[in-house]
Amino acid sequence: MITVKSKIFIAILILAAIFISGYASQPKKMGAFIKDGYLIGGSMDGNFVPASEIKNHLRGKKEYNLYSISSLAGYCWGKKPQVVGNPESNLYRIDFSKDFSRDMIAVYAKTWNPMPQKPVFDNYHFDDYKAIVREILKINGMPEAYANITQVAKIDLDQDGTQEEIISASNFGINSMAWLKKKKYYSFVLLRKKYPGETKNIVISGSFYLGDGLDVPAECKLEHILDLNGDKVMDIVLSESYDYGFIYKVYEIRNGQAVPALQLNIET
Ligand SMILES: [Ca+2]
Ligand SMILES: [Ca+2]
Repeated sequence: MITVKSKIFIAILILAAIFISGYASQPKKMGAFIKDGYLIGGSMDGNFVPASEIKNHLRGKKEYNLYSISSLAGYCWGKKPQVVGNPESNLYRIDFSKDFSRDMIAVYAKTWNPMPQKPVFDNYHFDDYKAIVREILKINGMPEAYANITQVAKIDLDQDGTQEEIISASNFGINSMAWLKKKKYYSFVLLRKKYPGETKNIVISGSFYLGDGLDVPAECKLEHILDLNGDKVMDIVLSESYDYGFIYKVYEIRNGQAVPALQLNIET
């Protein structure tokens, strides 16, 4: 027969086991990042994890850093994530102690600096940049399109001593009637990485809309360059805007390639 004392002892053992397992599952190094009020995802001990996983570790009130593309812009407090719609939606909103613009990202990272270096914005009127963009347009079926560069950001993503360039180009903002009639749009973000003796141009995200109904035009934008998983390599956050909403994408740089790490689709 189990005595009252034994029952209490067993109950204490069960509680201790629950406490220890909960403590053990807490990562030593944890990150979480939010755009537009939505949890994009997070990182645990250097690995990127989706919103559905990191949300379990954001139980209490947390302090977040706010970043624009070029600097640390302040701090705010964020509440526990709340699911949007049905639990299968994997869409979580976080309410913050203050409002901030869509250009900002809120980052929870207590054990490392997500912005150890800042991008430098270069003059994008250089012929070299235009020649690269023209080449990309030609490969994608738009040899006659005007090479409209919107931004060139320079930063040493992988800290190998050589700066990479992230070139953004788009004709979405150009009100050219001829082009509107042709219904040809392009928008892309390109990573340019130099190696000894060669330079590689990699389109990280791009939309080349030829007006043939086979694709949906999207505006691709470089949003942030931050170390979101604490491995000292800068990660890239891009957005794609469609008629029906947004997609946020996080890429990590591995062996000179931009590798997709996380994606969040938001329908508006
Ligand atoms: Ca580099
Ligand atoms: Ca990183």
